[in-house]
Amino acid sequence: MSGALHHVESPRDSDAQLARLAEDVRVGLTARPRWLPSKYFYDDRGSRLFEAITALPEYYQTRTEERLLAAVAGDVVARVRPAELVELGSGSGRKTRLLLGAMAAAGRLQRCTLLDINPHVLRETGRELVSAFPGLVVSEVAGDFLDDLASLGRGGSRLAVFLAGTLGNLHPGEVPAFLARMAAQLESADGFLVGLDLVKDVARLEAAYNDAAGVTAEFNRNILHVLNERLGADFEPAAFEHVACYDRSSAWIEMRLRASRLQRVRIPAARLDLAFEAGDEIRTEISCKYTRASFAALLAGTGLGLERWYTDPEELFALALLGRRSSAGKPR
Ligand code: SAH
Ligand code: AVI
Repeated sequence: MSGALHHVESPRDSDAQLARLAEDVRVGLTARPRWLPSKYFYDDRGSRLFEAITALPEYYQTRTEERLLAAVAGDVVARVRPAELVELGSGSGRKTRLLLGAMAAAGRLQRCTLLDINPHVLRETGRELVSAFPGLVVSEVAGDFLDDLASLGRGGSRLAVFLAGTLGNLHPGEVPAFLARMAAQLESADGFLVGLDLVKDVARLEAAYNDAAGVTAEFNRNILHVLNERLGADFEPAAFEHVACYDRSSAWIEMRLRASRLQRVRIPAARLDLAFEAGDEIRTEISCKYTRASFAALLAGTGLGLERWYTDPEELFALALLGRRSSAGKPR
């Protein structure tokens, strides 16, 4: 059987997406402190910039998770025995290939479902997977993992994965409800593998978001390019400085854009006319850092339990295998 790109679904049309963006921007930029949802980083340029971040010497997360995944994928597959891989925020799909390879080696691989907010990256990754894994049926959902999990359909022989530490980009207050919604897409023997960046030395954390080459700064400012392109805004991205610092009390990295001088910005499609004074900031992302205990505390009442906790030798990053089977059981 040859591979088939089976199904591409977009839960919202482009008008609805634009209306949602305009509303999110209106809400965020009229609030104090000002903020923007981090999902709007990821147009094609933003996705390319994220890929460039993954190769930076300071950004230990991607290579650490990839090595860890290579070491434990066989164990995860042996435990869950999946025929379908589901990935939230799949991006370039490099780690997807690694997991699909382990599933193919176990002789059970049939389907792969990808969900990402960037439809172009989604299609490109889908095409690559179809040609790399003959016989694989790939489904794509161009949507939002906070709103569109129901599009994944019913589980069963399913391994869902949410890698890169992207769960950390959700506010901890919204994580339990998100996990409960994910649990609803899984059957009792399915698994959910979540990548988590761990609490560590502050200098190391801050260096990962303040790289010497300035790629993260460009990624951060890209959100303003997105508002210019999609909403007709007239932000001058170069007039905003990149700020990233660790907030110990919340255990998260916070990225902000700081106006370097007085400026006025119009965002016609959001009906906004804004004044920024020098030093005014917009929060663009949080990236939560977890411990095993702080993550386990978020699982209560979600219908998911921690079955395995895998880490690299330096304990920089973790992969938490969650299941619906043994929420009362102790992880090893
Ligand atoms: N999994 C890849 C990419 C991680 S980057 C890796 O491990 O390298 C985060 C990915 O999540 C990007 O591909 C981005 O487009 C996607 N993303 C961000 N917010 C999203 C949202 N709310 N819903 C769906 N996808 C989202
Ligand atoms: C996708 N996500 C896990 C990245 C992170 O580290 O929070 C996004 C990122 N932001 C700045 N650098 C990378």
